[in-house]
Order: sequence, then C-alpha cells, then structure tokens
Amino acid sequence: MQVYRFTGDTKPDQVLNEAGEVVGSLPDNAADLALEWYPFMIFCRKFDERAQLLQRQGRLGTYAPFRGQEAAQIASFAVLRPSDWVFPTYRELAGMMYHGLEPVHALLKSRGHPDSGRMPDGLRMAPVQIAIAAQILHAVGAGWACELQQTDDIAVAYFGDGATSEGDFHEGMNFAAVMRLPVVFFCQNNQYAISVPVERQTASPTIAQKAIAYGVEGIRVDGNDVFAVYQAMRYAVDRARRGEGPTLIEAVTYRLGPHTTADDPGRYREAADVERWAAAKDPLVRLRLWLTRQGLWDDARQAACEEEAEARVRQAVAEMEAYPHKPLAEAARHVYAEVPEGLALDLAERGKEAR
Ligand SMILES: Cc1ncc(C[n+]2csc(CCOP(=O)(O)OP(=O)(O)O)c2C)c(N)n1
Repeated sequence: MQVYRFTGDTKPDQVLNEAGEVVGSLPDNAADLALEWYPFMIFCRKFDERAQLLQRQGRLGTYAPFRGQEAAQIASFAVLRPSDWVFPTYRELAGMMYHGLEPVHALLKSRGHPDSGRMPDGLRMAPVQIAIAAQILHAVGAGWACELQQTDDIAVAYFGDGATSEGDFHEGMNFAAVMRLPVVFFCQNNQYAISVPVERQTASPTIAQKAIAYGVEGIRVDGNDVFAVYQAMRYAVDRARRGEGPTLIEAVTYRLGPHTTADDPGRYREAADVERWAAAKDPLVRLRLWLTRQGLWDDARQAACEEEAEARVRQAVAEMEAYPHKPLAEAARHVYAEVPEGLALDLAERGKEAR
C-alpha cells in the first residue's frame, strides 16, 4: 500500500526578507521595477485609507480594503500584457488600477454606479466578481478561447483563500489542467474569509499543494515580497504562454484591514496579531527598506511621493463626486444586448422610487 502524504516545506519563497535583505534571486531590472512600484503602492495605500473614510462619511457605500495586499497585486499584474484576460474579485483594486483602471472608476463600484459594472473599452478585465470563485470558471473559459484562437494571450483568475473551498475552484482547476489551458490561478491567501481563519477553511497545510491533485504546478510565495511575487508570476505566465498549462500561485499575505467596511474584525481576531503582521510584514515597509539600502530612496523622496499620491487621491474623489448620475435602468444595459421588457419596466419603476 502506498500512502500519499505531504511532507514538504511550507515556507513560502522569498527574495526579500522582512528586513528588506536579499535572500533570493532578484529580477534583472529590480531597481527600475521597484522605483515604479513603490510610489504606486503609496498611492494605493492612500486611496484605500481615503475610501474607508469616505464610507464612514456616507460618501461611499460598502468598500473592501486591500491594505497589506499591495505587493501581491501590483507585482503580479506587472507581468501581464494588456491583451491578457483578467478576472478579479472585489479586493483587487490596487492591481486593477496598476493595470490601467482609472481611480475614479475604481471608486464607482462602492457608489453603486451602473458604469462600474462595465470595464472601460480596451481593458481586457472583467468587472469585479462578488460571487466567490465564480470568476475562476470565466478565466478558464477565456483561457480556452485564447487557445482555440491560437493567440499567446493568457487568462488570470484572482481569488482569496476562501474561494478554494468552492466547487468552482476545483472544477476550474481540473478542466484547465486536463485541457492544458493558458491560465494562472492567483490566490491571495490573506488568512481570512471574512471571519473564518485559513486553518478552519482548509485542512491542507498549504493552498499551493492543492495543485498536485490536479496535475498542475503549484507555487507558494511570500505575497508581501514584491520581487518574489513577480518571479513566481513571471514563471507561471511564461509557462502558460508557451502552452505548458496552468499554474496555481498561493501568495501568502495578510489582510490588515476589515473584510469590508461592514465588518468588525475585533470580533474574530486580536488587534495584537494584526499589529505583529503589520510591523513585520508590511509590503511597503519592506520595499522601502530595500530601496533605501540601495541608495535609491530617502525621506525627501518619500515626502514628495506622499504629496503626489495625496493629490492624485483628491483628484479621484473629486471626479467621483462630479461623475454624472445615470438612471438605474442603465445597469441592465451592460448585461443584456437587449434588455427584457419586464426588467426594463421594473428598473424604471425602482429608479423612480430611489429618486
Ligand atoms: C458564492 C458566495 N458565497 C458566499 C459569499 C459571501 N462572502 C462574501 S466575501 C466571503 C469570503 C471570501 O473570502 P476569500 O475568498 O478568502 O476572499 P477575501 O475576501 O479574503 O479576499 C464570503 C463567504 C459570496 N459572496 N459568494
């Protein structure tokens, strides 16, 4: 009898350790990448903080913060081409903005604006997915289409650790593996599915090892380490483009904020745990340490960068508040080629009530 048991190391791959020291292999153009990413990470951090404040002031509806996950998102999106297909959830706004989504558009979803359900032309990105794991199937379908059309574009599904408990994840992985489709499954393991910690979500020691069961490659990477994420994504995307099939990446990170602005994390986790993560693993701190050590960053640059980020956030908020309202009926227009008559009437009636 042969018993299969996971005996591997669960330590995620790292390039930069918590002190910002190099412990792995840097990408060739590390300095250029870091100088592009770090200011964008500062902007995203400010955007995220402002969005939460706007919700508290009643100027924005429910919002899902991404604080702590900037590295996992920005460094993975950095590998994609504009012609690749992206299927995000509600927590990928940092990556989506890096990929070209205007900040004003990123805010519109939390306003319930019909335009947030339609990506701007030219962006091969689906609107944010709220139904957990449903976008994984869409990514697999798009990957299949890339293959049938014989392009070397690929598809990426972004999802959280909780999504790996859904049937859609398993069906998507299996189908993509059997068909050797050009798909990257990118899991941001931020340790929680709302209030459920990852150890109660899965008995598997890692999420990456779930890949083995499907015959695809799995990578467990430190999701707060921009360079490690970039290297992992580079590997997975290149494989997919070469027709070598799907990869599952588990980026181990931590959600520093609440699940959404409707959530009270104090009910399911200790503030001390959050502080410990924030102090040791904040992706912005780590990258700044490395940049400073290279002589590429100092306090003056930091201050200028923060000021610029602040101005950009202010601009996005002003654009969001000036953004023209649209009748509720518009929402259905992004879903149907021809809106069914009953639905159109119903939305028109509801629109009147809402006014
Ligand atoms: C199919 C489905 N079931 C339940 C929910 C309610 N729900 C919203 S977010 C969430 C947790 C998701 O956790 P995870 O996949 O880890 O992503 P994260 O929010 O941590 O980024 C749940 C259960 C949902 N949106 N869709």
